This record gives sequence, C-alpha cells and structure tokens, in this order.
Amino acid sequence: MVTDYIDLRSDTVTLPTEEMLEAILHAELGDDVYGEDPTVGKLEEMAAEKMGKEAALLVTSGTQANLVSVMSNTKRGDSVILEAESHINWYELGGISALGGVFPITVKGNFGVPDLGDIEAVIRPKGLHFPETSLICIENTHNRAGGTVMAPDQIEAVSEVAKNHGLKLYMDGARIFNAAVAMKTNVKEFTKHVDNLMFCLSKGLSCPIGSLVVGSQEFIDEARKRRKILGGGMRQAGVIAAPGIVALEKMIDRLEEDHRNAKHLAKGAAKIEGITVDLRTVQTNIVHLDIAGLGTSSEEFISMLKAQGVLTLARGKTKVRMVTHRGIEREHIEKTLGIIEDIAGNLKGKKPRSSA
Ligand code: TLP
Repeated sequence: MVTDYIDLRSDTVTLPTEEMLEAILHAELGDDVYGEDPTVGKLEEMAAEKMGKEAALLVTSGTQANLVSVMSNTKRGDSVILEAESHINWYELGGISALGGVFPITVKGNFGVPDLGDIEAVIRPKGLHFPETSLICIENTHNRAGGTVMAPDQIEAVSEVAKNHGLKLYMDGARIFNAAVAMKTNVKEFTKHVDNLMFCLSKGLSCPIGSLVVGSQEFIDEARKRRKILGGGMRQAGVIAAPGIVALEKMIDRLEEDHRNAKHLAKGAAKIEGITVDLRTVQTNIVHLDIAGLGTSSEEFISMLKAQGVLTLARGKTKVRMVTHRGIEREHIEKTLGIIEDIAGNLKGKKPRSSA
C-alpha cells in the first residue's frame, strides 16, 4: 500500500510552515468578539491595506466568507447574478438561498468570465413581480474553469454594468493572489473595481484556517453581524490570524512556482495519447485533464492514480483535476507524469484493436 501520496487534490491540503507554527505559539491574544485580539486586528488591517479597501474581517472559511458577503450585500428576496460554474453555485449547499434568502440567477461564462450582454439580459428590475437584483458575483481565479484569471479590464467592464444598474459587485477571490501573480500585476488592480471581495488564507498561501472578507467600513460592520449570526464570532482567533500575517508577508510570491509546475504538468500530460488538456485554461495552479480518449471514467482513472500514489479529484465523467501547491515539487510532477503515462499506456493496450 502506498503511504506517501503525491497529493494533487487541492491547494487546501497545504500544511502550515514552521514559521507559521512559531507565530501561533507567540501570538498576542485577546477576545475578538470584544474586538480585543491584537493579532486579528493586525491581520485585518494588513488585508484591507493590501486590497486597497477600508476594512477587513477574518472568517472561518471561504464558504463562510461568501455567505457572509452575499448576505451583507443583499436583503432577503433579492436576486443575485452568479456565473453558472461558480463555487457559490456548485459547492456551497445553496447557502445563499437556504440561509441568506436570496434567489440565484446564473449566466454561463467563457473561461469563467460572464458576458456583459448576458448579465444585462437577466437583471430583474424593481417591481411587483420581480426578485429585485441587487448583486453580481464574479470568481477569480475561476475554479471550475480551470484556475483561469479574470483580468482587471474584464472586471472593470462588469463593474460598469453593475454601476449602470445600481448593483453591487462582489468577487469570490479565494485565489486572487494566484491571479495577481499570474498577471504580474498588483492585486489592487483586481480589487479596485469591485465593491467587496473575499480571499482565502488556507489555499495556496498554506495557512491551516481562515479567509478574509474585505470592503468598506460600513460593509464590514454589517459583515461582522452576519458572521456572528452564523456562529462565526471567534474568541482568541489570533491563533488563526498569526499564520495569516506570515502568509501575507511571505507566501504570495512563491505561488509563481506552483504555476510553473502546473504548466509543466499540463504540457507533459497533453503529450500523452488519449489525454487532452486545454492549455489555454492553465493560467495558474489548476490543471484539468480530459481522459475521454482513454475509454475509462474519471472515477476509475483517479482510483488507478491513487493505487500508484497520486491523489486527484474527478471533475465530471471524463475530467480529472490536479492542483499544484507548496507540497508539490518538480520531481513530484515528473513522477506523476510517468504514472499517468503508464496508466494511459495500459488502458490503450487493453482496448480491442477495432477501437484503437
Ligand atoms: N474550493 C475547494 C473545494 O471546493 C473543493 C477546492 O479544493 O478548490 N471559492 C472558491 C473559488 C473555492 O475554490 C473554494 C474552495 C471556496 C470558495 C470555499 O472555500 P472553503 O473550502 O474554505 O470553504
């Protein structure tokens, strides 16, 4: 049995660095529900400054950040425009409806970027019959599109639509630093056109827990109440904030290495017979392999990979997702490519001649 896995399921599997663990040990703590944890205060100030906004709020997870933010931007019965493949739409148990009381309207994007005309076409006006639209949500980088980047000018274009219709614009920026590093652009270029956003500490930045909601002071005051109502008010949360400070100071630039590894993996896999990779989508640390040409399902393929020591996630019937992160070195990529090649070769060999 394999015990030392190459874990490409997600960048959420990253473990804290030694420096983060040290920071936790020595963090100055207080009761954050009373606003008395200095380490949380410092992290929230740093996050707001980095994003070019007035204030920030530490929350437990990306999912909680999205829910708190959508709830703080809307009132019950409003409609919210989401990109159809977005994380909020797929993976958050419909929390914005179940708990936030809002009505989702989806538009299908191109590489995760919604079309402006499509957005305008679904905006529900004020009136007796309509769930009034009050918010547009975008996602950057876009997870299900393959880690694609929504460029600052594309965000600006959506923000113009939002402004013209009196709507708020929110960004699920779980991996916004991946976008900034990929485009070699200051992260403020991505945030300046949105009203508010969230980003995660617990993905490529390697923290064990935590996300930050960022926006105006008024919005964050509202978000703080929403967090509390959802049971997310935390006491000595400096133990979560301390590694977050290390992350913002030291872990952003190294994302470049994850992107290089993802490209190497994608290019290598694309050369293997039976596997296709849309290299246009490989812009950050996510790679989707399409294994339709191997005549097997993604579920079967990922169990074959697991048996050889590589952990991945299935994405639909024929796609496999692989995510690079701090725990993945170039040698792991080479080893993974060798394993994929062997499995693909065996599957091809097994196929009857007629279908070869
Ligand atoms: N994404 C996770 C899980 O969905 C599997 C992953 O491994 O990619 N927004 C985006 C864009 C995300 O990718 C995620 C997590 C979240 C929000 C939610 O964050 P958490 O997991 O902290 O609730």
